[in-house]
Amino acid sequence: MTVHNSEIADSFEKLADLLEIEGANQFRVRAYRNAASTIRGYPRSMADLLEDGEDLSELPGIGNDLAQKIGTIVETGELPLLKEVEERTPEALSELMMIEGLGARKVKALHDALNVNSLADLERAAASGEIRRVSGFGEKSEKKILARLQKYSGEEKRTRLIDAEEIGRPLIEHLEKADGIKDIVITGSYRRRKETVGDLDILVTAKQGSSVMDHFTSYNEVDEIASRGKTRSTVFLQSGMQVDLRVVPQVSFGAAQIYFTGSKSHNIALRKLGIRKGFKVNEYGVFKGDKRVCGKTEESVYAKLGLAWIPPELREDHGELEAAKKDKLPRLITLNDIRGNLHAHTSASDGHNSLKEMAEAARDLGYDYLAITDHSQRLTVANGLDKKRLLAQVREIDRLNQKLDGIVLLKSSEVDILEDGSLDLPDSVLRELDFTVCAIHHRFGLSRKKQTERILRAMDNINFNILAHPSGRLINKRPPYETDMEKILEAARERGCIVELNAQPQRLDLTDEGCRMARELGVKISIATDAHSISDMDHMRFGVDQARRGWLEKSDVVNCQPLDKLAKLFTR
Ligand code: DGT
Ligand code: CA
Ligand code: CA
Repeated sequence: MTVHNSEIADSFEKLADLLEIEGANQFRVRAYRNAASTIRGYPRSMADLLEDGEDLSELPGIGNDLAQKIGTIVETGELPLLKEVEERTPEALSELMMIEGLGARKVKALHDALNVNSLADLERAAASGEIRRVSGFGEKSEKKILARLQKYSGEEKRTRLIDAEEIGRPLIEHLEKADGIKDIVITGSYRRRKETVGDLDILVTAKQGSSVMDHFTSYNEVDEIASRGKTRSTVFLQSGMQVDLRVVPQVSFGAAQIYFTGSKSHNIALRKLGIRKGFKVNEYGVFKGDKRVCGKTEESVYAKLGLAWIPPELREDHGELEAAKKDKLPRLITLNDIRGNLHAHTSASDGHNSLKEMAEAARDLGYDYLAITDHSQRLTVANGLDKKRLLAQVREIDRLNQKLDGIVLLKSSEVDILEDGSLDLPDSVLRELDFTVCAIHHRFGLSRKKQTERILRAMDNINFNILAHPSGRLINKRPPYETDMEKILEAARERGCIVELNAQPQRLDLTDEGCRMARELGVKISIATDAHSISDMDHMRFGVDQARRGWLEKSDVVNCQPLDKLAKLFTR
């Protein structure tokens, strides 16, 4: 069996969680988290790299020790150190950190005081009123835990888009080798570029359905065949992912693509529109009585219904049919429109590459500019820069810009927003920068009102330019902190602040919904990778996907602007 990058990353993340709960050295915890993020986002699989005899310790953030551990996981599917730690500290404790307001420290406190070892234990302890008696907790936090637990248990387990890609790509390569196969496309939420997917829906056209099914079910990662037919089958892969495969004739390919791309509510709206126009719409085509009037291409189906072709990212029944009818669909932003990246770290703080390496990588991507936004000093675990180090970096960037061709480095900082809403660096230093990226990295548990006020107060500072990862959520890992996002976006517009759409695949923050709200309120967005290494810069495409789901056009996004226009947006 092949070990995927996402599985290796998951092991390291779990190890980091458990070590953190045990109170291990924060730098050690951070090292495992960094490694997880490098591995998850890496464009090639660790298994392939090892097979090619590459030295993993040359990857960003991976030393000899971690390289060896990766090798062990690839070889055996297991990480002995994780097993060892799990013997001391129950594995389920890391899941407790998913509950809002429960960090490592609080999980440990509950474990020590009440022997809470699982979500079920936690629920029992909260329901029986035991939690309020543990020091550091009260009646209010106990209630919150209960409410959040109920919400959490209702959430199905979904796979992050980047992990789904890693699972889907080799499967498509396998299917391409099937006899008689013509078209292959992954439809469903994957094609709509949703941040997480429930399962993969693959649609193919082929002469002979049954030989395609043989080929599909014999894929070496198939764990269980749930159902098998001539035109549809469902399997579970070893990763746990469900895959549905449908085979349709080519005359139906467009209609089937629409149907299986969804969303369900988009399909229902289309079908209703069809009925009003006297058509029956289904996965085989558009029918007038028994006669198929079209179905071969998506365009033909939409056109028959009086609609312009609708990009998959918009197919959520959020007004796209109305817009398509009036030919008023947004001209969605594309990756090609991006002219620079406004959030990146170097080895001066917690990144893995030098200024020069980052600059050259950005230039190779065709960018005009790259902003260096190493952390401010508050983030000691990330080796944050104090005033002196930051000013030295500013001078170094000035010198480097003299020498660099075809790319401009912008001087910036990812400045912490402190609990009282002040910024982590004095105004005299902030003024030396081209602009600032400001973010919350601690005190996630404040009330909605206090957290919102904290951000508003920070934005009052004239040196505040971009609000980074505005909700703080990590997909499948940490819920957003509580804020009034509408109020924050309104305040940003009033003050001339920009809001970030962080493109890290585990953040994608703003959400698609947040992007729509921002656009309606007239707030400008920066799509930025928050790159900690050269290869992280490729994650821009996930940010663009999310922006497209949020109806954003080129003109909504500040880093689609040339440098001279961009600079003006930083003057408040
Ligand atoms: P997921 O897998 O939860 O991330 O979301 P989807 O959108 O991929 O949903 P899935 O896999 O259940 O079904 C794929 C597509 O098939 C869905 O987007 C629309 C279509 N579909 C599924 N069930 C129905 C249905 O009952 N009615 C209609 N009109 N379409 C459906
Ligand atoms: Ca699906
Ligand atoms: Ca499905």
